[in-house]
Amino acid sequence: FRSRLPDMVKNLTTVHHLRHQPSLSPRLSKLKAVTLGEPLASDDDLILPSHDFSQNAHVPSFEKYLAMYKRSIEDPASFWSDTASEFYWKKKWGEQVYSENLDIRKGNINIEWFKGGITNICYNCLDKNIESGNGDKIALHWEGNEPGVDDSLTYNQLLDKVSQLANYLKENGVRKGDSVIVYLPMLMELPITMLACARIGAVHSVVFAGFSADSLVQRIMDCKPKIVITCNAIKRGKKIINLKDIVDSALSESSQNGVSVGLCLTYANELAMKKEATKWQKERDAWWQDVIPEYSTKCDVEWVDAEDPLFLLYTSGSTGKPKGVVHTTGGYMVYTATTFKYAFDYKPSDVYWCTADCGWITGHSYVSYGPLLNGATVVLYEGVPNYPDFGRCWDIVDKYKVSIFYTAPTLVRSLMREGDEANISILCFIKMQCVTRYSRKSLRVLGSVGEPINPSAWRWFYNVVGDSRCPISDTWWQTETGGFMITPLPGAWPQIPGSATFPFFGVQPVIVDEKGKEIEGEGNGYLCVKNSWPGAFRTLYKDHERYETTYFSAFPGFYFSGDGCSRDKDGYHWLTGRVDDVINVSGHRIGTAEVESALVSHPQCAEAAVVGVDHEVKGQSIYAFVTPVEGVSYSEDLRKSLILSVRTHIGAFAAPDKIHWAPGLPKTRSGKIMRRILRKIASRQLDEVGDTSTLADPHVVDQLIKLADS
Ligand code: 6R9
Repeated sequence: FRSRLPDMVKNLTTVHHLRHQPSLSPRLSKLKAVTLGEPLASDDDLILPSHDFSQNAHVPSFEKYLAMYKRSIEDPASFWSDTASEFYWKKKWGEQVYSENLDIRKGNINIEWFKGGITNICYNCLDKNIESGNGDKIALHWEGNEPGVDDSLTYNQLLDKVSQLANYLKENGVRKGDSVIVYLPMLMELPITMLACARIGAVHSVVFAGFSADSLVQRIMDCKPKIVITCNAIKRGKKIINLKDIVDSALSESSQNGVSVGLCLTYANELAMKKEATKWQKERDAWWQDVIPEYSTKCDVEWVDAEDPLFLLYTSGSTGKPKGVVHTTGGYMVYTATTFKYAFDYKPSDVYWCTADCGWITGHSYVSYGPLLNGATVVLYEGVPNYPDFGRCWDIVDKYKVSIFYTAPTLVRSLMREGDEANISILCFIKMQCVTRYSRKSLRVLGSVGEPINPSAWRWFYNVVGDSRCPISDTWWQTETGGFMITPLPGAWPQIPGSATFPFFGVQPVIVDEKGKEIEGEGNGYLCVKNSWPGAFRTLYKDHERYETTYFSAFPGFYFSGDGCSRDKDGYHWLTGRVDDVINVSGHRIGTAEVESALVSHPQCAEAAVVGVDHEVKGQSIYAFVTPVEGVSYSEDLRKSLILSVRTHIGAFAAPDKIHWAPGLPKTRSGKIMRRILRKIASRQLDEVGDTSTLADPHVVDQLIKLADS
């Protein structure tokens, strides 16, 4: 491989987007290289794909990638139209494969792919795979919270279940274009519900079951669903959470505010809570198990236009109000399926497990749609990774012979920490066996998502979890992008720990400076994308203007991701984290403004400012500066009740780790909070606080430093 590096350089220079990386070989060949199969000794090593792996991979070489990438950029219409032809279309799209305007100076932002094409994503996930002879293949393996509790569905059985629910929805007045709120944990009923909505053209909006009643109200008020689908309770580890109570209070609050939902379909999760113990509103609630089995297992598909909406997913931004990201059917289908196939080098014999919850985009694109479109066998896990102990993940890997394992750096780091403790005592030695006492032989490809993966976690993931045998696809993408944007294609090029490497087919990432000038070749700046791709989101629900201003006006002509990125001499991309007011805690996107507004809604909080600080396991943690109202003094009770306020307004996952009492906040004379200073104080980089002379009251900083550890 190494001897071919100079050719790769030559090839790189021929590709439109990568033309500015002139010197791939000198730097890469200086790095110490190992071949897949050998352990990594240091974080700076380079891993060359092994001959065996490459030979069997969909993209076996860098040259092949370059040829495909070049075509995807130079002739997107033909590249994507060939790719889309692998799916079932009732009617093919029109003459124009896509149309786009990403330049706000030229008018409204507009992206369309395969317009006029008529299809259905549920049909492509289920019926198409069944027709091609895979009806008896396992579609979903479900592993319950308690070891030993499991279930599975073949593609045939899944279609039956989806059709029954789809018929129920139709009979209850849910029509094409109507929205459906889904507030379910990782039960099989969650993908079943998503697919049933898609089957009848309804727009699902899954709300992560860790969100609070207030968050649910906000989403119900925004999208006015015909029905809410939930379950009575969930068990996560030893904890039981009563979801139905949360839904009840959200529904009653929404109806007081003018949006009443007439139907709440509730799955009885009797392992967590008995039906009898569940509060019930007869005229509104229906038990899933009582009504759904009555329906026919045959349900005709509602054929929809490629540009008809498939789902809404709310995500955090820089303001307090979550954004309803809208994905449409055709482009999203083609893009999620294709990225899944290539980035994980998926083969029909693979068993695939993604640890994400379907409440986030990763669960939409890479638990449900992407894998099912490929006819894959997917593992769904209801519980938490450390229950009953830290070996649970590997127990699941061995049990189902998982070959592709896709997770988040935060999980890798938390498991790595357990392993590291091994050296300290005998007890911890047993803990270390959490990884090595399981075989994990079935693993073939590993994946990472949600935040930058630090090289040492990468190395541990590669050396220990994958036994130095499995490449790692560090996939950079976002709720907005629908699918992978920058990702390794295992087998096609050398990997370097911590780099998401190169763009996927059809994606032209650009790095721009503060002024929006494109940095060609090596450099560091804001990560944007120059063109559209089929999986791109099309708008924000009922707020196209916010879509245009948030994503397309900072750097006119480009989609702005909100992330920082550097590109090295060899064209490898290194994501550096968010550059806006979004914090990434354990791979969850949380807007600082949302947490601040939850804090200031507390009657004893006058003002709050929230920043993210580096955290060894979670990536970042939430650090809040809080000024109580006049006359209220700091107390442990107040601290607790402020945290509770965040839990009730957003959800437990957004609770600040630290409340820092602040007699005042550092503000400029025009009243703008200087977050730069707060970040330095929060991370205790006190010598780097910098110039405070522009502050209205520079003494505030000294006071804050004094109170830092009180
Ligand atoms: C898929 C998902 C998106 C934000 C994104 C970035 C961060 C995701 C990453 C990554 C570095 C990766 N992010 N994957 N950063 N390397 N491989 O997580 O979507 O919840 O919308 O978050 O997550 O900061 O902007 P979403």
